[in-house]
Amino acid sequence: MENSNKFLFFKGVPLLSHIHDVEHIQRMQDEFEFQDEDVIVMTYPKSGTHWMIHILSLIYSKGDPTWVKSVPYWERCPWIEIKTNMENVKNKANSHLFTSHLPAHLFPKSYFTSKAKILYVARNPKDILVSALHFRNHFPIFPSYSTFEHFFEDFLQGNVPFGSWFDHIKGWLPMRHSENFLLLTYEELHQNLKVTVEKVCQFLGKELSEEEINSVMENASFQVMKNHILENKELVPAEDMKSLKIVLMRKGICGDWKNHFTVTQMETFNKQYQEKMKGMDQNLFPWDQC
Ligand code: PPS
Repeated sequence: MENSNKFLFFKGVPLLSHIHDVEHIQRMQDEFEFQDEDVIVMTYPKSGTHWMIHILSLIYSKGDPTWVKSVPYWERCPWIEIKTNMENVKNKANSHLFTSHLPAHLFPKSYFTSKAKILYVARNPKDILVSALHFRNHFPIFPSYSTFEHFFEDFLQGNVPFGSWFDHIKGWLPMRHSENFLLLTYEELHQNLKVTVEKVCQFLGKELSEEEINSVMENASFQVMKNHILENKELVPAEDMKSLKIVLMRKGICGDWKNHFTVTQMETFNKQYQEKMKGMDQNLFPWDQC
């Protein structure tokens, strides 16, 4: 593993030493009490987290973009595993939206007996790998990689923040039969944003008019969202602007892995996928189409 000093390990899962704090995560796991009206955007990193945060925020503001334009996403939907994000929450009685990348076995236990709702967004892991490599190499808090091959190996072995994609998805998927868990994919957001937004509204019990739904869609489009995040200097520290512009809203497409993987890497990846996802319903995800 390159740059292993940038990791800390919690119950065997690599996290980032710069932003994560083991004591905080343990405390959250044991003591954080979800309320029934809470909603959590849950993803493995680079699966469309910010896209879903944006959509969720817009649904809560009935399509009005004022909130997403003026308040940073980490304040609207704080990351449960980031202590500073959660310290903000303490001062706000009406905070009910959260984000997390935590694997199921590290998540606050209270979720599993509460009515709080999870929106889980999954994405083709080959596209996640490509997106993650670009992201990592622009921020010093992440391990950086000199070659695609090294990152490819570390990704497949789970030597990356939040561990193996395969473990993450297999840990959360059993929840999909529960009524407080909605499984979505980045690809379905691409294929039919309107249907997916309506599905999320129904899951959350939110009734939006046709006009409000249209506004959610318009404001969650790649270009408009990019402007919301990046044109407001209050939302992003100046020194991060250039990097974020390049990587947070990088390409926003399905199937970019085809521009990066060699044929051998594709075969290696497919073989591991078949082995590690054995027994899972192969129709759950549309990866074959992209
Ligand atoms: S993070 O850092 O883990 O929270 O990153 P995350 O937000 O999960 O994923 C970033 C990728 O999501 C793409 N993205 C979008 N695609 C399409 N439409 C919209 N509106 C959108 N918003 C974010 C973003 O471009 C990253 O993917 P790549 O493949 O790198 O472009």
